[in-house]
Amino acid sequence: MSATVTPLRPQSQPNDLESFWMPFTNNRQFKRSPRMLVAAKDMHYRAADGREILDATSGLWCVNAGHGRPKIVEAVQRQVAALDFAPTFQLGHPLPFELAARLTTFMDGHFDHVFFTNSGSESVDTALKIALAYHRARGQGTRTRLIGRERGYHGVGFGGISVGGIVKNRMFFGSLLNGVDHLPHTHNLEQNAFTRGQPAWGAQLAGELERLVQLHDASTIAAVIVEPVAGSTGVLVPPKGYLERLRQICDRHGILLIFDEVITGYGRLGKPFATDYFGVKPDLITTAKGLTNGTIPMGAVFARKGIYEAFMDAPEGSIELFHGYTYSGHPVAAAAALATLDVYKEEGLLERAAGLSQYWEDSIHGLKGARHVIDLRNLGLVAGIELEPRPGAAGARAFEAFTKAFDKGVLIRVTGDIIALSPPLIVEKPQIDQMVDTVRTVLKEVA
Ligand code: PXG
Repeated sequence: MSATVTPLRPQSQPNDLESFWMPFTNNRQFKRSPRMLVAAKDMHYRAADGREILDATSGLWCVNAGHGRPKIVEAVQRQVAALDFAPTFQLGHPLPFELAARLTTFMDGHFDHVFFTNSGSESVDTALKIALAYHRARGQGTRTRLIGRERGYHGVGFGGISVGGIVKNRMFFGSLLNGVDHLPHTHNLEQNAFTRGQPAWGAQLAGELERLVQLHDASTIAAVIVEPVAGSTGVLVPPKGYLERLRQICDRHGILLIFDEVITGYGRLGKPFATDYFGVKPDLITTAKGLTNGTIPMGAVFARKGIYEAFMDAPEGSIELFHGYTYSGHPVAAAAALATLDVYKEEGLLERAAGLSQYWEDSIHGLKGARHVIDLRNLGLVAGIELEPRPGAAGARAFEAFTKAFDKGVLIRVTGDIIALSPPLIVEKPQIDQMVDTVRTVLKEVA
């Protein structure tokens, strides 16, 4: 790796590790033995001790074009110097308009408006609020229920954890939003272990939505939100026909379907979005992460034709949607996003995973029979490697694999006892080999 610039704080260890309350981290453990990253270029991080670490997780599923891409860096530098901030409440500046117009050219123009946020969590809250307000604007204000799915991850706002289905993300935080119900998750090792690509079994689980409609009545349900491929809970690939069936049931009952594409968006599956990959069109799409290649926080919610229009009957002079963030359409974030889209286009990155996915699949499934492995699953350039949990210590085995892989120069991501791999879309075959070989070696070593 040749990082082109010196980091702002090149020293290996800050004096005070205590004050930063770290997110989703065992703070005490980390602060006892920190893993510090100080620079990054293309497929690699540089650790504080000078080691190069191969990034098998695109940061946190966001750095899809690889790190430190000059075009994005330059766009951010220029924009921050030219116009650091300008409001988008009753004022405007050019970049978010240009960016929104550019984003609507994806997906054959099916989605004709874009609302900007600063994160995936905010995109989810925004989509849920748009869904509720949309029905109300159309005289169907009784549609207030939201339906998520077990094992869904939709960020950490109250909306997201309410429709999400991860116990630990919910149980400490009170009663959450009311009027939320959940579909069953689709993970089933008896039926689907070691499936390559989409499992054949499980489409009937979408039929549970019909049961929830019978229970609550369609007139009370606003929206269903799912990740097309669940990422954070360990790469759960949708069974064949499952998403299609959800779409049919939503159509039958006037329920909006929201795809949370915070992970699947911007090329992860070998098409620009999962909606392209699966050929199923939702009403709203939430994105973030890869939108700016992780450089500057930004999210975008796509609304299909007709949704924005439903709000435009508001009385003349009235704000149509009482929602937005100080930084919605932030100039520097928008500049980063425009440059990111340029890089994706110039290098064909939104389709690149398609050409590599067979090699990826074969490599990942080469881990069959490796110690502790009870399932392997893959789609596009994402994979889940599920380990047998250590009795009485869920997650401990995978966490040990994570620290050992880091020591061997590969950054992997673990969730529970599942290793999730999602390399930058610029990855080459030798790097895939290095990732898989390192995981194999590590699994031999962990208890
Ligand atoms: N929806 C989905 C599908 C996500 O994966 C969010 C919403 C929330 O995005 P923000 O930007 O608010 O974090 C996410 C985020 C992991 C991991 O290791 C995944 C996420 C975030 C952090 C870690 O799986 N996904």
